[in-house]
Amino acid sequence: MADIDLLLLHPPSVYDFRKRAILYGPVSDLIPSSTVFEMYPLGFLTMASYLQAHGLKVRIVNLALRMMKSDHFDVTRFLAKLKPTVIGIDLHWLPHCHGALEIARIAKQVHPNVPVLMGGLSSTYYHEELITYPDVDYVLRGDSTEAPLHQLLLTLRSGGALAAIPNLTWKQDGKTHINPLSYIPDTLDNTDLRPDRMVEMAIRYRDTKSIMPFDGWTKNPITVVFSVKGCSYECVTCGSSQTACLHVTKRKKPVFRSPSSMIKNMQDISRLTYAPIFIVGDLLQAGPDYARAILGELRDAKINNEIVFEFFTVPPLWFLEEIAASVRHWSIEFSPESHDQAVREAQGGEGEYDNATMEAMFTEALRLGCSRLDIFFMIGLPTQTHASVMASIDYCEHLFSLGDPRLSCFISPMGPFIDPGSRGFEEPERFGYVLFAHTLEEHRQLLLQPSWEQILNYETIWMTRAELVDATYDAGDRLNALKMTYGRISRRRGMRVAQRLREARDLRARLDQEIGQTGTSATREALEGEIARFSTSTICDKRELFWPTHLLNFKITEILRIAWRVIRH
Ligand code: B12
Repeated sequence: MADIDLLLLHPPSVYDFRKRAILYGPVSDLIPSSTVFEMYPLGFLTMASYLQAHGLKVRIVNLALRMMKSDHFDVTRFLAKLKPTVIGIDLHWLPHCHGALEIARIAKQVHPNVPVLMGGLSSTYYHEELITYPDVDYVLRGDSTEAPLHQLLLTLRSGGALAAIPNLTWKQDGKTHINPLSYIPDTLDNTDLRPDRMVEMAIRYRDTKSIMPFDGWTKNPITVVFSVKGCSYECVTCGSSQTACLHVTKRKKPVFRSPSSMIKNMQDISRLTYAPIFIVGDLLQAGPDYARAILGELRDAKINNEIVFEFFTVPPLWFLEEIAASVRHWSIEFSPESHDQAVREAQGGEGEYDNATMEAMFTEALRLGCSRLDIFFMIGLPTQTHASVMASIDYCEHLFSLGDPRLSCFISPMGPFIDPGSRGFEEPERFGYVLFAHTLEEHRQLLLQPSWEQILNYETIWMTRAELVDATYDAGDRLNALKMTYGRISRRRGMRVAQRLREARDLRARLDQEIGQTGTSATREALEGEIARFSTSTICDKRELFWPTHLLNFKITEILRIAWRVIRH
């Protein structure tokens, strides 16, 4: 008898990374998770919240994290103990295409009669190919699957018509059926990302380990609210740009969450934790009235957590002033991607400002009390050369020399993949990209290559894959040195990054020499199961991304209240 209506599994990027010898590269240095990409989609929480509100039992298991935390964690044995009606696996980010399908295979072996469902952006893009894999029964497409998923679970229970479920790709008797992608809601207010559901799940299944979003989250519990689905910007490399959405999720224009729904979500988070709350999406994208309305409600809500704003372009001064007047603790994430306006323009969408305007905004934000200003640059953009990347680092020095320690800079390679559905992926010649993989299966094979130079699914006509890797290490090295010089990081921390970076470069050189050679090699043996040492914090220490934490990051009384609610039911 099944005791879970839907078991949601988050796979590692590559299965089984614990036994493989791969130099993944610094592709995850600027996100909270590691090269295993152990963070599950936010959508797991919105789906769980929605289904639970409709009386269904959902359990989330972060298999990637469980595998990371223990070499002895046995996926097969773990799954065998569970009794789900349906197993859902995310193939949201393309770098999970190896792990997701391997987990599907194991799930089918263990539970041959339990349907396996996949979903997420990459599943949507590759649904026709994905459904051909023997272990995948259903693919649910689109950027908002809560309601069709509910319908699917009820239909599977009652034996009704699958053809009636929007967004579903399915197969029966060897024949594939593609239902129209017709569920594209124009409101986001009927889905919520309730943090108390995480606590409930942890208590109900007596398993806190499986619900953790990423390694180290309890120590650095950054939280997120989303404000938008779709986008009106046209960044060439983004799989969720306006054009990408039009083709992949069929969303014609962005839809924004109402201010009251967002603020309620932030209050729910604030009741549980002191952690910073990151607002995904530039609020100004929906126009000044919307952005003002959010700030108005935020002011009334008196939330004490630090609120992190991101901007896709330089915000006007009045907006910064209103933030300062409405929010007690706030910070900014800004991604010019390049110091060079011409490169920004080639990347599309976000470049229509000059550096002087951008710097004036930085100065104003800091003057108004912004507690932290993180500026992000990227490697792998159209028209960008090695020299241009290094000039971006010179520009970082210029920003450091403005003298405010709250401002810091980061750089990372676009990797491992340029997003499917992005304009760069769909029209590579037009934007100067050369692709090394197109299909899902080709990407699965790329992920098993020995070194990230061969894993990258692209290069540009301005930089080969080898040059992209060189530029990354060169830029990382110099930026790290600058951060020590300008006191952005301690000498000790900087020296460690420099050391790891040297080791990674060294290893890469040795792997390069051995590529093409068959049989075992000492270099690859040394790398076996080594996921972190040569690929994590090799261009920047991950801890630089974390916000200061409290002695207790969570509010115990609220956790006890939720526990009591679970026990009573
Ligand atoms: C916020 C965000 C992040 C956050 C993480 C948020 C999270 N945990 O989900 C951070 C900054 C950490 C991040 C990291 C990465 N991201 Co990101 N991210 C976004 C962003 C801006 C918004 C996502 C969002 O708000 N989702 C809203 C939630 C509620 O919906 P959802 O999670 O998508 O889930 C819904 C559907 O997708 C679907 N669904 C998802 N999974 C499943 C599973 C099943 C079984 C089913 C049925 C349905 C389903 O149903 C859900 C509910 O409706 C998008 C761009 C965008 N505007 O969409 C990029 C985006 C998704 N990210 C992208 C990428 C590439 C990455 C990284 C790989 C980048 C990198 N190299 O570091 C990493 C991977 C991190 C990891 N897994 O460890 C690409 C994905 C392209 C692709 N097809 O692969 C996007 C499209 C754009 C981009 N380049 O940033 N990201």
